[in-house]
Amino acid sequence: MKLESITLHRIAMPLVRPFETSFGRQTARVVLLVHVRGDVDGAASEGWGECVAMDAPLYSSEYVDGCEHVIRHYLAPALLAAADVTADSVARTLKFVVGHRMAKAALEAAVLDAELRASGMSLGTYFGAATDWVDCGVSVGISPDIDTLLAEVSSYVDAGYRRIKLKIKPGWDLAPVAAVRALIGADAALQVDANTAYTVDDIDHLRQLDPFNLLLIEQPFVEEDIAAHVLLAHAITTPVCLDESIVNVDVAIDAIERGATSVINIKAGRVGGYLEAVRIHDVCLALDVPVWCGGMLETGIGRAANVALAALPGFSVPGDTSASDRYFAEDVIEEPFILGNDEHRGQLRVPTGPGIGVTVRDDLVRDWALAAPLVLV
Ligand code: NPG
Repeated sequence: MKLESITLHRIAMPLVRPFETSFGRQTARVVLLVHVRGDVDGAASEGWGECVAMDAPLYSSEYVDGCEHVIRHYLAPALLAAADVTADSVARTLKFVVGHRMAKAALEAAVLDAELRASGMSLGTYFGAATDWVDCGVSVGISPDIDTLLAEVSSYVDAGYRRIKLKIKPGWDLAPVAAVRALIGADAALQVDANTAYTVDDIDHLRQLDPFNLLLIEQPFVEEDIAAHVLLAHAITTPVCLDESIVNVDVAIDAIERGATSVINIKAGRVGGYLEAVRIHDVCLALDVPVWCGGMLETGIGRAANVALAALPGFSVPGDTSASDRYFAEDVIEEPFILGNDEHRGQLRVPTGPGIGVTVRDDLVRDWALAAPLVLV
């Protein structure tokens, strides 16, 4: 396509409850949405992408202001100058900028949405979805106390979620895990996520999680320290899963071969886009390494794309693809994601409309704007 404009919308969406992790506490989701317009084979088309970076650089080095800056001054000018842009070419065109994967991923997603809307194909079909419904898990933040945690977990179990993920950190790990395991029963799917809060000195402590029959422990150590995760994987029976460390397909292969991770959390934003996410999926499928789709408190725009990704055959562990109401009283799309019933209890339906398959509510994008839209041409 020939891109005519790239518009950045910075919005704030209130969360239904604060979300606390080992790196901070959020009460609203401040997020950058990318809207592209252009010409695809003589017809006008438009597409939406969501930049998953947080407001502050606490989960990753990327954050909203930084993403806006790099898109405005480096990435958007390169794409707008190109005679022809395809989703496939975006990463190549933007390769001259080091890193900034979340910013690049949002642009690639918007271009892909515009292309697919023009051709009438859904993102799920484009990716090669193997199912119409995906299993959903839910991520539960750090609570003020165990009773509050158990009440929150109960509400998600009642809603039908097929897997519970608990955020942990030093001082909030064994007791909450024991209490939740007792509440949900020995066989219910339960996993933990440390978001890099531990060090290699904590290996003996983390071994005490083994009796709780967890699906996995996610990213206990800093992202650069693959070697520490190898040590942990040898020391415990709970499978180790990497998130922050996996920034592209080569790192994924390396981490698997070194024995640092036996299951992988795939987040398109973290790896520079959905096309790289599919490559990681394909490699993991070939190597028999299960994957699951991570979440970054996405609005319905990013959620729609995640649900399509999670429909690929290697996604054998329920993802953090929760329903819209897990985070937001109102979603920014006309078709909020709602958990299914009966045989689809705890599942979300993969959108079937062209592109991401959901309709963005311009009224809410306007109402929730933190700044005037930034139109780049
Ligand atoms: O369901 O969208 C979701 C959130 C899932 O826990 C979740 N995400 O580390 O994976 C994570 C975590 C996260 C939250 C990361 C906020 C970054 C910011």
